[in-house]
Amino acid sequence: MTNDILKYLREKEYISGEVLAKKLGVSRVAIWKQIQRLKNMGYKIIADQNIGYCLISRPDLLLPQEIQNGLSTNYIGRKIYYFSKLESTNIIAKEKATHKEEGVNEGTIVIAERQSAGKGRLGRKWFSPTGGIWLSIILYPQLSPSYIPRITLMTAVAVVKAIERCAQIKGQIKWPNDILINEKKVCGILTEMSAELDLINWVVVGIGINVEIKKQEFPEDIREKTTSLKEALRKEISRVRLVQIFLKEFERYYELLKKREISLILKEWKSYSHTLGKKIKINIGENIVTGEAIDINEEGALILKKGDGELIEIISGTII
Ligand code: BT5
Repeated sequence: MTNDILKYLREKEYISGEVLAKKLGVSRVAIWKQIQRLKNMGYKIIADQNIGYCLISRPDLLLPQEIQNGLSTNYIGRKIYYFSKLESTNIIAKEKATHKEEGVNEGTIVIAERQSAGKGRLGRKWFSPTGGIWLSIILYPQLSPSYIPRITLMTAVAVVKAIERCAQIKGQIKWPNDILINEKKVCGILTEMSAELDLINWVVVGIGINVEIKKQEFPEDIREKTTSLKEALRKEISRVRLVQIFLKEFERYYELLKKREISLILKEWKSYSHTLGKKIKINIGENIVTGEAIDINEEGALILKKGDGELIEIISGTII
């Protein structure tokens, strides 16, 4: 019911408890209780005895009703599980996808204000205090598991596009899953899946964006390599708006991917690339290879030209 009340509060400057009660078919006391609930969530609502309730301001939280108000996607983010704190949005999203919980359809998201055990790749930790966007998207693509690297690539493109649209700043994509601003990491992507031999069961794409995290807050060992949008821009960014724009971009590129129209995604990826044309060292499992990153192929693999001229394709690794 709080969502309906919010909808009416947004429509009018003032609306009386009586009118709200009539519209929703409940008592005025019930309305009053829901108004208290909204206030506890951080909504500023004033009440005037004669004219009723007025919504003054919204909390700066990633609440589902805030994200969905004005969200223009068809299915991404149409169902949202919100937590003020949890271990990891990827863990919860994977549980929901694995048990095929009711209503957990393609595009369902899990989002949190902070994570106590945020995950990076290969068991690494992801620092996730309040002030970021920590979200996971559940997908059921009818694609072969070989598409997973391409899902990470398209997500990276959706993130840089969203940052550019929302904050007018151009990020760069460091292969395969980092977004950098001013050479520092502002976002990481963790794609996990369950698959049969030739078909994906589900995919969970986890995205972490540092929006308003102060430099001193970052653990010392990563402080110099990380940044947040606020630090880079020196101005506030609405996390809700950024999520809305990101979800829209994500849906657009995901639709292309499902139609196997990879070339546009790759073209965009290349135009934001931080990696191509550089001499790099990549950690692949136990090995470190060095060479020039010359291209990225249709599968999302990085093409590295080694010192002796040999070309190798790298599907997954960490640039050091
Ligand atoms: C990643 O791994 O970059 C994937 C990060 C994915 C995080 C999201 S948040 C929502 C969802 N739920 C989760 O639990 N995870 C996903 P990787 O490429 O392995 O990079 C990890 C490394 O990035 C760490 O070892 C640190 O060096 C650095 N790092 C940790 N926290 C960071 C932060 N907040 N900002 C920038 N760099 C960070």
